[in-house]
Order: sequence, then C-alpha cells, then structure tokens
Amino acid sequence: MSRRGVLLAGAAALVAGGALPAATARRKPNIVVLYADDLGYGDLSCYGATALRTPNLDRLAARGTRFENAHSPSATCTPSRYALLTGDYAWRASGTQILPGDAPALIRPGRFTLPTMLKRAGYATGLVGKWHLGLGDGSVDWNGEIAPGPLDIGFDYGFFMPATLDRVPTVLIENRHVVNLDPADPIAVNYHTKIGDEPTGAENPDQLKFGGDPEHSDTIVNGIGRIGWMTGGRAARWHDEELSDVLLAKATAFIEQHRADPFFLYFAVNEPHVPRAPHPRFVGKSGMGPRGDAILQLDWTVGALIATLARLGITDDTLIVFSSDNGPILFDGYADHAVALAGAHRPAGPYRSGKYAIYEGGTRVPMITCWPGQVRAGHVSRAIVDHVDLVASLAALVGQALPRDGAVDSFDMLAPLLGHSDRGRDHVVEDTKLMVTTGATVASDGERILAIRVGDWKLIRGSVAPHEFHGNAIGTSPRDQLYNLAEDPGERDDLAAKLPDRARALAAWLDKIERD
Ligand code: NG6
Ligand code: CA
Repeated sequence: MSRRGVLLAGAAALVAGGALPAATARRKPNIVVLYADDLGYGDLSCYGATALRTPNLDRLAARGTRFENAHSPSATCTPSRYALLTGDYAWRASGTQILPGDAPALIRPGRFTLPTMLKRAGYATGLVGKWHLGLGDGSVDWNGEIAPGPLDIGFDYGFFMPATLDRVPTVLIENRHVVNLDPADPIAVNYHTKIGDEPTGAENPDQLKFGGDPEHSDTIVNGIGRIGWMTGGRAARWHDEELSDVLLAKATAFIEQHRADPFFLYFAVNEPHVPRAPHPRFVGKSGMGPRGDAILQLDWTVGALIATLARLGITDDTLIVFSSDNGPILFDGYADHAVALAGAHRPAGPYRSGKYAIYEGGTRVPMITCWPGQVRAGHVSRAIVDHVDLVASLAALVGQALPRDGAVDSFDMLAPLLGHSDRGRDHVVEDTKLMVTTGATVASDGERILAIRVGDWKLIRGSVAPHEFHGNAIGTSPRDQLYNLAEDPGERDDLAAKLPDRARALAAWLDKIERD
C-alpha cells in the first residue's frame, strides 16, 4: 500500500475506532504550535536539565505526552520550518538553506501548506514570531506592501520578524506592512555591501552591548551588531529586550480574538537563538548567563500563554504542540559567554553536538503535546516522530484529505502525537545543510548531508562538507557511518566497517527515499 493509502486508512480507523472522543467531533480543537529556536534536547528540566528549571514546560509535559524520539526536519531553521509548514522534506528542494533577511519567498503562493489545510477546515490561522522563509518576489519593498509572504500561503494573520534576531531588517511586519514605519525614514537593506553611515560592529565596537564575530558586525541596532546592513526604519526597529513580550501580546490578542472559532496559532518564539538579550526581569536568573536566562524567558512565555487559555476557558479545547526547530548551540557569533557559563549543563542531553550537525544533537529535540482529556497525560513516548508529520497528522485530526502531490514526506502520526500509541515512524531522514551567510557574501548553496534512522540504527551518508561550525561537530566523514543509538547514543562507535551489510541496506533505503 502506498504511504498515502496507509495515511487515509489510518485516519479512518482512528475515527471509526473512536480513538478520538466525541468532543472532537463536536468541536475542532484549537491548535497552538509553539516553536522554539535552537532549544536543545537537554535544555529543559523535564528532559533532565538540572542547572536550570523550566517549571511551565515541565507542567505541560506532566499534563501531556513528552517525546524522546522527536526530530526537527533539519538541523537549521529555514529547512525545518519549510518542512513543518509544507510536509515535504526541505532537502528535496533547492534554496532551502538558512536564508538572508532579504531572500524571496521560498514557499510559493498556491502551495499546499499546513495553514492552508487548516483554513479549509474552518480554522482562523495566525503566525506570530519568526518567519525566516523569505518574502517578496526577488526584491522586497520594505516601505510598501510586502508580498508574497505568510498571508499568501494560508495565514489569515501574521505578526512576524522577516528572518532571524541577528539579521537585518530588525523590524516587525504585521500582515503586509512594517509596523511603526515612518515614511520619512524609509528602510533599505543590503547583504553585500555597507549602505548608509550608521555605526557598524566592525567600525564602532565601542558602541556594542557585546561583541560579535565578523559576520555579526554589520549595522548596529539596539547596541547589537547584525548580519547585513540597513538604513532607515529607526522608529520601526525592535528592542531585543522587549521583543518577547511584544510577540506574546500579539499571540494573546490573536487567541482572544478567535476564542470562539477554532484557531491555529503558529507561535514561533526566538529563544534561545542569538543575540540573547532577554528582558531585564530574567537577567542573571539562570546563573548560566544570557542563554540560560533566555530559556527562562521562553518557559515564562509558555506559562503566560497557558494562563491565557485557562482564563478564556479554552484549555480543554486546545492542542498544544511544543518543540524546537533544531538542536542547541552555545557560541553562535556573539560574545555572550554561553560556553564558559554552561558549566556541566549539556544542552543536547546525551546526544552528540547540536545545531548544524547531522549527529543526533542537530535534530533530536524536545517535543511535548498537551490537550487535557485527549492527549495521554504524564506519558513519555519513544515513538519516532518528525515535525514534517504535523501536516498529515493534523489533517487526520480535522478530517482533511491531503493532495496527491503535497506533503509527500508527512506521515499520519496522530495516534502517537496524542500519546495513544507508541508506534511512530519506522524510519526518519535527518538533514543538515551548511550554508553560511557571511556579512559580505551569500556563500554557495552548501552541501546537504543526510542520515537515515531506522529504529535504533542510524546511517550518516558520506560527505566532504566542513567538520565543524561554531564549535559544533557536524558529523562529516567521507565514508558512510553507522551507529547503534541504543548502545551508543553519543555516536562515537562507527560500526560501518564491522556491519557492511546493514550499512548498505540503510544506504539503499535512503537512496530510495531520495529518488521517490
Ligand atoms: C548562521 C549564523 C548564525 C545564525 C544562523 C541561523 C554566521 C556565522 N552564523 O549563518 O549566527 O544566525 O545562521 O540560525 O553568520 S537559524 O536557527 O535561523 O538557522
Ligand atoms: Ca534555529
């Protein structure tokens, strides 16, 4: 049976078998996807962190199901978010590497997406937070209407940052326009050469709150050197310390406005991505410096969002899916002492490396689902799931069919996501692509490194890509590597030479998935 056949049969069986209680049939649940940025498997106390405490996320896990084998689709942001929203692995398409802030829209209008599907099912759909999937058709008019963007691929509402915290333009967009833009002070952005005469990190390091590497030393905004240069838009620029509260207020307003509809909120928070400049009320609270403080800010934000659902009386009508777009990194371009202050804290838990890596630390991320009365409470699941599965799983939940040519990598994992079954995927493809946008150049497309996991076995395909980025080992080797994660979760003992048949079989499986 084709994968799609399995999917539809699975969804029908769930409904027919009454796995979804009657309440679901009466009212579709609200869906909140809370997506953290660079949060690692070991960064939450419910995942074993002892150096800091994350009580709100721990409570969410206690009231819901916590996953030990959840994967982000890639080890960096843009490809993970692309896969989450489309249901297609990012490595199938070109141009899905980390994007600069002025990149064109990667997901083209008309494409089948998670928000399009939920909109068809009657949902009000909203994005608040990090976008990083490109805007416009090739040149963005920051001073006029910004399109295509989130509103053209299924979101009814968007309040978002174009790219990352560390990339210009450091402004927020509401729907199709920059918020608080003064027409007399138009925005210009350049990723190739310096524009304007504003201070830069490279030329005016004395004006920085904290130093940055050469890539993070272009235009200084709010005392922080960014990647890329911008001029204008001064009134529109965000204050990093306030940003988390600004985004939470917009997420809260969206929920309040749609309390009576079913709503889908994709709340893409920034913590603990660089630059880490949390609100003063969190500064110094973790004992781990800005990175730890940013994780406390994230936990607080999750608590505030949950409190809003409770205040509105919709906790029991809301499915929350919490996870992270890729694994952790300590140093990612700014002198915030994350490495020195981490102490014994292991941001990727027992797994090797983190962000950018094809090792488990790159994509094995925390994931929690919660929906009181529907998601099994206090459950710890070993099921293998991937964020690319959200499209098919949520389609099954709301009774929508998938198109034949859309969401091709998305499996219906609704039963495991609800904690009703521990049978997840039989395999998952892991991915990283090392494309680095430097201040002056957009480096080449980079080399894609793929791995396949089948049960506890993992094969990393041979590659000549760089071995290390910002202190994280990538997992590169010219030959295929084979690991047994049950015995060797840290991926130290390459078994490819000892078990060549197993390695070949996994490589053949990966080749087939790539071709299909
Ligand atoms: C890299 C940046 C890094 C971060 C990352 C994107 C350099 C040297 N490093 O290119 O600081 O911004 O892109 O992170 O420029 S992500 O989580 O959005 O993928
Ligand atoms: Ca990220």
